[in-house]
Amino acid sequence: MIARTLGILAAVALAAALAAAPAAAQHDMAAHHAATGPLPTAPGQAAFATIAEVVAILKADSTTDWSKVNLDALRQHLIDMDEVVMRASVAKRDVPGGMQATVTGTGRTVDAIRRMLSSHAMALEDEGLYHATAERVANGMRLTVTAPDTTDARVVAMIRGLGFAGILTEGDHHARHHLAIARGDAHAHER
Ligand SMILES: [Cu+2]
Repeated sequence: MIARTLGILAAVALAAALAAAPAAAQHDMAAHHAATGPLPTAPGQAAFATIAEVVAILKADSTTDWSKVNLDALRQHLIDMDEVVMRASVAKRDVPGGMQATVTGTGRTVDAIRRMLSSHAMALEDEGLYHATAERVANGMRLTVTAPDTTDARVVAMIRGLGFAGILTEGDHHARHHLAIARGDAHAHER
């Protein structure tokens, strides 16, 4: 009897909660529109923030050719970055004058590694900061980075200390590259 009464009470409470739900949702929406306090600035996700920043730059530029703009291409590149930074396996070893990283993965990560490392090696080489080459290996790519002057112990130590993750951030081509992809620059993927 007690159990049955409790069961009924629980059912009544549930029904009341369900009936109240739409009202609560309406209340939340009203509060959302009426909010005048500070809004949070954290975007919640790095790729989202990166795209939002590029959108702001494109909108602020009166010369932006919106018929060529391709933010989905930028999103695809950011997915590649996520694969390489977060999911690739890296085996690093010292080589004379620098280091070599064998970067491998499975599935979609393999293509992301190949796309990113070949263009990054090219960009590093162009910028002259380091010598960089990338060669295809099974399931990925091998990146070799050496100092232009292999007797410069400080630079050699720095390359080894930076390792794959650090080297990935080197050079000042990356931000330009993102903007070029978003603008629909035909050569964006080569830089
Ligand atoms: Cu990038």
